[in-house]
Amino acid sequence: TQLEQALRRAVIADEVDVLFQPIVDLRTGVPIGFEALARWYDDELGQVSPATFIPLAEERGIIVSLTDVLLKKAARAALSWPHDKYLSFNLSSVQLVDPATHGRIMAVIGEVGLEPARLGLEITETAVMADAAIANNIIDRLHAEGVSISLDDFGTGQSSLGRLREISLDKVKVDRAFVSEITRDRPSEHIVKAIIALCDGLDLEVIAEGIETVEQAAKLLQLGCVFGQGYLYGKPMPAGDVEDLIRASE
Ligand code: G
Ligand code: G
Ligand code: MN
Ligand code: NA
Repeated sequence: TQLEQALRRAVIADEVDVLFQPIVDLRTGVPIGFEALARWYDDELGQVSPATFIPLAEERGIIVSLTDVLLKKAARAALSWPHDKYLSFNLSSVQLVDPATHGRIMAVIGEVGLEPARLGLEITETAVMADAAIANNIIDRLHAEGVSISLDDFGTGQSSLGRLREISLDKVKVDRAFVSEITRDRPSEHIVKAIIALCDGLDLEVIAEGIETVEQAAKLLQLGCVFGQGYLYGKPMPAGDVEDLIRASE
């Protein structure tokens, strides 16, 4: 298809960009890390959403080379941040069933010079379920290198609490769907409260996604959630703006 050809060209020409969204300490607003989010603008097609081109890349066997390009750019940007700020990178579900993934990720960050401890990978439950044995093996090996692992979009989709026990997990990201309703909807508040209690018991860090209002942030803090991200703290921004934000927060 035309879209596929354009994407292949963009990957080779290094035209797919990365923006960064701050992940902050809700008590202070200070960024502790940044999530890399892919962006692609094509002269003819215009802005194409990652919700469109990531699945396309996965289907057409472009995701491995796309990830190499994106991770390299993101890791290079992270090199200029203070050492205590980490890079959070979304790992495609397809790559969680590919035994070559561990080696490729380590090779990319090794080439750039980013310490594994400064990299976090965001994975989803559906990805792990595709082939739990292979996925857990890849995750275990990355985790052993010092890379931290987050379960993204937690609480939606095919959630299984048993998964929290099987995976070498460090963090859980509470899906935006709960956060956006947390001050209006009692069930959402209770679900978030339960996720926080569960994660406390399992020694997992909780990060709330999609925080847009000060009321939501206050409610999350009251429930014991310390970390979060969302438009209230910053939309996905170019690497130059990240450096300004870090400087302003110091
Ligand atoms: O940034 P935005 O909300 O448009 O992203 C839409 C979806 O695309 C989200 O689910 C996000 O996780 C995913 N996404 C964005 N960037 C990347 C990326 O670099 N790799 C992968 N695998 N998914 C990404
Ligand atoms: O699936 P994942 O959680 O990786 O998706 C992250 C996506 O959520 C990004 O594409 C980002 O643009 C979007 N996002 C981040 N913060 C907010 C927010 O506060 N509100 C809304 N509506 N979307 C957000
Ligand atoms: Mn994510
Ligand atoms: Na999410």
